Amino acid sequence: MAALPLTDALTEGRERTLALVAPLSDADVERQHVEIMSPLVWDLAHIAAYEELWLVHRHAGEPLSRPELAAMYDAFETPRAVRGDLRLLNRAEAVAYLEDVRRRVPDPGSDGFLHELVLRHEHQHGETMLQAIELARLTPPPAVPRRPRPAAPGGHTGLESVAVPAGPCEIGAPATGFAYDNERPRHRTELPAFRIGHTPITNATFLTFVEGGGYERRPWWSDEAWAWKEQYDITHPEGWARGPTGEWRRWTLDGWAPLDPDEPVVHVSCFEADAFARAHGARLPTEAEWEKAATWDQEAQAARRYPWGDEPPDERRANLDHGLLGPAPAGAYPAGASPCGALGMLGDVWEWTASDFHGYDGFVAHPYREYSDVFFGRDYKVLRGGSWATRARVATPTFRNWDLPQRRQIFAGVRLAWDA
Ligand code: AVJ
Ligand code: FE
Repeated sequence: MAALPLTDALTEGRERTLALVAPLSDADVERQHVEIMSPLVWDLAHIAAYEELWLVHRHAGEPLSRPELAAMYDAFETPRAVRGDLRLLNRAEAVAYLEDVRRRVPDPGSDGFLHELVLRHEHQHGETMLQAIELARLTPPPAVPRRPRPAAPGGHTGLESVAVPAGPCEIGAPATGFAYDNERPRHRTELPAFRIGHTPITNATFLTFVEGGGYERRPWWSDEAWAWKEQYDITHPEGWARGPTGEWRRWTLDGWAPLDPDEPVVHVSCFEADAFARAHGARLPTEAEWEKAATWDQEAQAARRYPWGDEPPDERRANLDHGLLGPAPAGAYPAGASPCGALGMLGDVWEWTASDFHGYDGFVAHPYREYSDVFFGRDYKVLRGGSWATRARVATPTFRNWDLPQRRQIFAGVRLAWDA
């Protein structure tokens, strides 16, 4: 499926944003359910405020319609923890603000960079909203188009690996086309040989860690991770619970479900991912290793645009775009294999890396410092690959996500790496 032209994509993106919250009550949309997430209604009005700032005000030169709202919906001036204490626009007002701004958006013209920025911003907030909905256990599930669930191919635990030979590769987005500032400049680097997980770690495999005392073995945890785990009494991934007869189940957007042994584990922190890796004599991949495994074509000596080639993602290659409202069984998309044979590099679950979030050499903030620059060197860990909740337009193998290592609201799992 080719990416939609910008104007249609903006319309489609808005339909999707509204579909995520459509089935929820006003109270659920307006309340702050957990401190680390915004009230959903903050995301809605923030999407409108961002669009008005970049397209109506800065791009078209028109005045802001509601200058008094700017600070409340600026992510920096108003951090998540306090967003529940404000007199935010209510749901109807936020939706009216979205509509009012969209009516005043100018045509993209020939460049379209800012329109693309605004569209991807809305897409990214859609994923944040899905995190909030799942974490707060809100029902009913989002009213989005669903896809058929692929069968489990079997034979994948996440502990199988594929080899990536030593040698050069290219990291980062090409100089032309849309990319976030933190993906540039593209640069060559040289990596020693390594192995990387054929697929992400499955629930069945992670369960053996949970039940085998993985959360109690001090040597597998870093000092920081151990302190966090002890303080919050973490004993299993977020959303897991035992049912009445002791069987494990998992909270999903469709309600409680038996823990699916074949799906990638999701809602683990970087701390847990790292401890799991150590327990298996492995480690998390660095960002460069991850990207090389996802894109580097050894024969062509060139980076592919996507793991499988040049064509944008489709349903045969990756689980993106909300279609399953959860991960697919590991290895379910053989057509999405990367050059080294790794499966599921895009979609399903984000993958924690061992890398801290920094600018590449020669980084230039664009178009604003608060997108990436202010997060560099502040204890954030990078995640790669997107999840089932990422829109295909955002999910590229050069995209860099980041969060604190203790966070578990992200649809994030584990892919292992080993020195060769
Ligand atoms: C790239 C997902 C870390 O949510 O903080 C949204 C994306 N930036 N609005 C975030 C973003 C501004 C960002 N992440
Ligand atoms: Fe934002």
